[in-house]
Amino acid sequence: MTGHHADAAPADTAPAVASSAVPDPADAPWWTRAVVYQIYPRSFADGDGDGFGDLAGIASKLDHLAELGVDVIWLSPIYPSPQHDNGYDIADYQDIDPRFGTLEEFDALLAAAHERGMKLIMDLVVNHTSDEHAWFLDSRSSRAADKRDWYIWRDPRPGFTGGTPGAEPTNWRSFFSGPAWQWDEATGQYFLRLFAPQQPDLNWDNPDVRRAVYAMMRWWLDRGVDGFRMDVINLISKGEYVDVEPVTSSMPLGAEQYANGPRVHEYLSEMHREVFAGRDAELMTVGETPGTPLEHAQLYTDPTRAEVDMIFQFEHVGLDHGKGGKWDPATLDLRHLKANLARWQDGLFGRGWNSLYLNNHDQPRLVSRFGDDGQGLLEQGDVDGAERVRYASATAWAAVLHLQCGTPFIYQGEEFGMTNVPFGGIEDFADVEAVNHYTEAVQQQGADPRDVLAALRLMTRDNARTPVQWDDSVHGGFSAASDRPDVTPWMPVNPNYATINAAADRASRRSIFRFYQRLIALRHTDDVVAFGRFDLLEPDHEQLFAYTRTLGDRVLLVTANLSGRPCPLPSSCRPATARPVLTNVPDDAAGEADPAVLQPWEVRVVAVPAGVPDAGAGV
Ligand code: TEU
Repeated sequence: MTGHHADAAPADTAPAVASSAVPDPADAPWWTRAVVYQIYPRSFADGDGDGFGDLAGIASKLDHLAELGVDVIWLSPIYPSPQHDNGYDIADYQDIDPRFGTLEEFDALLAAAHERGMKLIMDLVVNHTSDEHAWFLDSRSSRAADKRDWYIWRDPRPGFTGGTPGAEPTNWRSFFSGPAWQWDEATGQYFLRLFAPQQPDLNWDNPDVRRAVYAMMRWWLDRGVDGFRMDVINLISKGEYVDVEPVTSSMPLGAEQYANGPRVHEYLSEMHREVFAGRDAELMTVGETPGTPLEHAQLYTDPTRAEVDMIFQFEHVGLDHGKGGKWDPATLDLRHLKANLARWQDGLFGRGWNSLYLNNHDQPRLVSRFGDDGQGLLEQGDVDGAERVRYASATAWAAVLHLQCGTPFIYQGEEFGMTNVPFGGIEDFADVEAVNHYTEAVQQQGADPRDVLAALRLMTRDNARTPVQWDDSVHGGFSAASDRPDVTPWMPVNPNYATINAAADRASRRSIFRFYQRLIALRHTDDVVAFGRFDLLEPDHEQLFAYTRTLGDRVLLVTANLSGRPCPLPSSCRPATARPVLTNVPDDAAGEADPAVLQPWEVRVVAVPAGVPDAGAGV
């Protein structure tokens, strides 16, 4: 069978997509109006003062989340783990790592979230386990082990000695640099690990594996959990273990054999039947699906297919990757981003459902990456100017994201404009992906460390993993032991915590938090936001992101100047009559707004009377 190219149209094994009507607001699933907040527990809040985030810390911040207005909390993994990939290497699926707390503390946190009207979903990492998981310890104990076939073991390439370069069974590469196969001397075979060596891939073709995963999922749902975010769930079905030709792709070499693999839809349908059927009305599932084209997303999220409710696509967050991929960063062309987002809006409208995100624990901070975090102005001593531009660009991007059709995801600290981190040398980086890239590029390929570090500072996942900056006390108020200078957070807090923190933002006349509150409230109260058709305006404009949302005779017009230069508004974006709905221009400066020009990073949202051709025409 030929390899399954990651970007190819879906295999003919998947039934034709049954189109489904646009969700009827009257009976749409609850998550179509919901907003999700992602917590990366190790960096969110440290309740017991050991420098590591925990469940007690999360419990202490639930009122912050309830006040923001979010509906769902997504917890990145809190299970027992050796933490080689910060918990995405799970050693026991049915317990809590003592670093975070206990199962009893988890149950109390879940109840406290429910009491505030918030749901809680867990991070399900079942493409791979930790190499310390009991299943893998059995599997690697011998070729005749009961669970040998729960993982993916292969002999060395014929003619090669196991453990020597080139002896790997295929030429596939890992997401974290190096080969995707790990040599096991004891049993004389390689095992597949698409990520770190400590993250062996499970063999989903083995029904015993699937049964065990489904039983574990039901155990969490019976405990009251409200759903799952499913880590790299589109990688679980591997095609043939053969060498592949290098292709330009955002994915590692070999991904065409396993991204959206031959049986992935079969497995997700089976998972739905075995785990969610009969209770899915109350639950929410989101698949993380790197390397997934729109055609597969239509299959994953079509409600008539009962696979997952929505997925995270990756095309839009790859548009500032140069020819060399993520570590060859390029400048984003807004026209490409607008076209991509519009394509996904059109492609899933009435067929499936989008998640909406530009931040998470794997992405650099949005305001630094695509906005203006004010660092340049700060260096010139213009503190107020720096805050003004960080506020304006953070809120402009938030508005153009949240007012699309789909479920928005807010990442911890995004709601008050946390920024990238001024990392120094490689010793400042903690992420396995970053450290492995540096080792491979500099030490194995002879790249200039200064160039590699410059790219790492822009794109490393570490930018999103420093402690949340709650206030201007020691370590940004991250730790309950802020009066104990001997306690240092597992990762240093961003040095700008004294001025950029949740408390300072709330006290400011330019509060990003309050703007997010208004965006979330709009989604909760105005069905045009949740269900209206998206139509892009001015696709070729290089600084303006403008679109309409239309539901029946209701039209919302969003216009945002995503640049640091004034932006004259084209006539298509200047309806004769319009009712102001939202702007990021602070109330005390609203009188200065020029109807014909958007100031740098200014966003305006207006309701346009029905039938006004120039604003609802779309393109
Ligand atoms: O991420 C999978 C994934 O696609 C990311 O590794 C992404 O490709 C990369 O970070 C972009 O540079 C999930 C989790 O979100 C990530 O934190 C884990 O490291 C990974 O899976 C393995 O579990």
